[in-house]
Amino acid sequence: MHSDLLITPLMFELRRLRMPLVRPFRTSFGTESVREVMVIRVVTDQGEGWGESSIESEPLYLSEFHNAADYVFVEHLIPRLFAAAPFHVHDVAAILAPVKGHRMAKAALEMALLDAQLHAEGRSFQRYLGATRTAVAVGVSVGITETIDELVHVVSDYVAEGYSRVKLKIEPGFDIEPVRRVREANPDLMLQVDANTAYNISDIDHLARLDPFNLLLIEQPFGEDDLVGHAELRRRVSTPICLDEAIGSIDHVRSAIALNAVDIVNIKPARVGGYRAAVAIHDLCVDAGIPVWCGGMLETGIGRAANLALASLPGFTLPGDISATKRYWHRDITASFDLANGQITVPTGNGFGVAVDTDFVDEITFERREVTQQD
Ligand code: OSB
Ligand code: MG
Repeated sequence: MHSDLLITPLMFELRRLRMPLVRPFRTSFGTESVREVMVIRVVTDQGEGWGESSIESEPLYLSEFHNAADYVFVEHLIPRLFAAAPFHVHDVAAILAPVKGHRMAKAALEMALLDAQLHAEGRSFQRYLGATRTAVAVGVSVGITETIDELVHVVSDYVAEGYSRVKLKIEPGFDIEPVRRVREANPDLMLQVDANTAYNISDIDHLARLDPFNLLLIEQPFGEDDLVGHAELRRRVSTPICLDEAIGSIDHVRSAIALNAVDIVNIKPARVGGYRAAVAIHDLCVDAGIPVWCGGMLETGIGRAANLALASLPGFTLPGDISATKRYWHRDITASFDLANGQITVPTGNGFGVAVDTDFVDEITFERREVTQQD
């Protein structure tokens, strides 16, 4: 997966886009109807690349948010890349490591540079990863609804579209009954739930009431720092425990395994600081016998393309949150991805394999900033 290509970035263009979601997405931490997305175009001596940051506009999922990221990109991360040039893209994480945290921002920069590298080399991200599956099974993440009837309806529409795995967002007051009703209507569906940290250790008996519904997993019920709490929950419920927010690095995975706090890992490249870190976590989990799946952050076609290639690695044995384009956007900034037999085809073009519709990107950009070397 290494490359000998040395690369010198000349300019980073940071854009913030406003994209209306097809339907509002409600989680335990908020409701989103119009998503603000940050994309990065890098111009290098080897050509251009595009990356997507999964950072949200408010610090409600994790601590990173757009206005802070903007500052970190300009004042801390991008200057380090200029100072280190020329470099190998596989060293980007090491170059940025002195800056603590800000993993999603680092991931976006690595992504744009990797796309540039792969275009220069004439190879696809999937080939770079050494992955071979031509299509991957995918699921859909369903937000909290006003009523349970509405939820049952929404789920049955997705099942009719061909999704074979559904994830329900839950929170206190919207958990046992919604799951019971969706399970009754779909006895054989692969079903899982995601709490986005909405519970704590005093809720263990309550969460045990999910055990009869044969869920694939419960994702991140407790706080992002509470590995010990998840270990206690894991001893007292039969539903497998999956971690999302708690996993920011491979060290967190090692700690979670050592504490018996995890059965399954949700891998989001952005959350762990990039695709190379994501692959390292995948490899560790394969060795440890921990199934992984690729999480999603309501990506545009750029992030979706990259996630499809990642999810085609052999350890991704559970369907990811990588749904068809029309589940998210009326119009995307790349060509759309469609569902066929519950699967999406992995892109094989150079780089991430998607062409960005720059005219449309211009139309929906509400903030744009260029960063060049200042000397
Ligand atoms: O917790 O997995 C999550 C979206 C934004 C932030 C956090 C999460 C999500 C999702 C969406 O569940 C999954 C998708 O992109 O389809
Ligand atoms: Mg999650």
